[in-house]
Amino acid sequence: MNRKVVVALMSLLFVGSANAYVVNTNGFAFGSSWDNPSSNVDTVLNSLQDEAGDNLTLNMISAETWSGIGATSVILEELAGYKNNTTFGWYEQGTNNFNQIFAGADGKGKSAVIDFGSMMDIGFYINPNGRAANRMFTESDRNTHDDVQVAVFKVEELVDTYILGWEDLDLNGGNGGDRDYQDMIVRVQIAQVPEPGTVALLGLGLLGLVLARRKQANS
Ligand SMILES: [Ca+2]
Ligand SMILES: [Ca+2]
Repeated sequence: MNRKVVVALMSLLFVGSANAYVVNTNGFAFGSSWDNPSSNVDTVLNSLQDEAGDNLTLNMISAETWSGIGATSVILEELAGYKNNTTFGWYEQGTNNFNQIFAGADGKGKSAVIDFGSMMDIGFYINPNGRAANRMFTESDRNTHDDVQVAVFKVEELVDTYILGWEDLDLNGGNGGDRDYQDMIVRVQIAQVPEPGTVALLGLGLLGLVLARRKQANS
């Protein structure tokens, strides 16, 4: 192995050990967890490392639905009494067609690749404590009291990648919630149809290669 390859491999190793999130909450007021005081999605993400890249910038945004052909999801953290029962999934916007991605028994580090079947507008949901009757949606107006039950962060350095931090108690029902938004934290990457331009360029490149080979063969 030459020296350049060794140096490249070593720098990869160092990149892998230096990963951290930089969280911009843009003024959103998180609470302090009832069962884990002074903890919320902001403090949890600041203490987590991500295998997908180093020093990732997370900007909190108000997205409620996404468009794509599929999604890759991974559970980053679950800090909740309901963590062994809460399920997570996706649905086509405007429908009750719910598709579970993670079962309650799934925990930190569990990942899944989902195919929507076609280009689709979708939202995500949780069933807190596994109870469909208490379902919460990324679309706030589908929640019982129109509350924002999920904090959505855009991962600026990664393509179509978001982190969803869920609050599993209805913020305006019963005793309200603690607003820690770390009860289930999931990273999702939305898969897109490759842009026609990219495919066309790839095709042109291949065509060029074929023509060059023919020319070479003929000469
Ligand atoms: Ca779980
Ligand atoms: Ca909570």
